[in-house]
Amino acid sequence: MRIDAAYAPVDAFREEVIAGLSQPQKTLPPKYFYDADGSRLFERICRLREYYPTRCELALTRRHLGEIARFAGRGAELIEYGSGASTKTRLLLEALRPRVYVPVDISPAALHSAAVRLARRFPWLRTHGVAGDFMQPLTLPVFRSASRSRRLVYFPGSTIGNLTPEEAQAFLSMTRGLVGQRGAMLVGVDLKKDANVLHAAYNDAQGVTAAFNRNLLARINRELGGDFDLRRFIHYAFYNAALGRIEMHLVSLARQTASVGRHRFGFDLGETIHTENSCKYSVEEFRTLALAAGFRAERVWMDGRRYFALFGLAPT
Ligand code: AVJ
Repeated sequence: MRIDAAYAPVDAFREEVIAGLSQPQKTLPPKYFYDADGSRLFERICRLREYYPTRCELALTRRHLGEIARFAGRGAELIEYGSGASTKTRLLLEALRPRVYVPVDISPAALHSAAVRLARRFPWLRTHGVAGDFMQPLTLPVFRSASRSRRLVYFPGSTIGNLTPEEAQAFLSMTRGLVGQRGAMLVGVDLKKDANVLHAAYNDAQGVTAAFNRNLLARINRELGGDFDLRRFIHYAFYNAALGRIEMHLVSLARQTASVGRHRFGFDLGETIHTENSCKYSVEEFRTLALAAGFRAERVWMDGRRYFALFGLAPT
């Protein structure tokens, strides 16, 4: 198994942190949650009673696997964005038997451990990982064969919710270009629902989500020589109904400063760092968004409670 690096991650991390903390509303990009500690915390989030998306998506994937496989077709080039722990991917690999599997993930370590596990389970599978940010245009490996196989992009987990609808549309358009006229996309989308259910999912009783959020500051301290006082920032997550999204913030409990290398940032009491959006869609909203990007929602699979949807998108 081969892993290509798409760019230099450490410099990008430093630059994006400094740029984000320099804005009037301080922000940090959610993709940096996933260092080794953050990935472990995210795995714990996925097992929380309150956090329904992982279980819903897994259940609906199991339940509709035959139809999903029929939509996707066999022998494709399967490109997966943000591959992570890959329980759902194992189901899909078994059902689709892709010609080659191209996991794209920001973390080379996550790519590597997933690839080792998959190689043990699927000795026939050709894997070619790409370490990089799938939001940036990527150079994907080129696979030659007599009959060019179709490209299928798999984007599970409702990671697309991290993007604003405008960004999501641009991202879908880019993916539409990548897969071409014969390609397709499978994308997991978290649906709009009772705000109490949403609130609980991002404010779990054990505080795992809080630890996940605060780990971002711990990571800045570890990797970029930051001096954030972790006792003086708390987790805050709420459903912004007007914008249809969960917002996660870190709230400063005092008037204070924090440094990252030679950069110094001031915080007022109660000032926040916006660390994540998790956008929720209705089926119709997402259908419209996909259409604007050149994709028709050919299939929509949902769990029994309609909490989560997997869209089978085909070029218009
Ligand atoms: C991985 C982006 C889908 O938005 O629900 C979980 C990340 N943040 N709990 C989500 C997350 C807080 C998750 N995604």
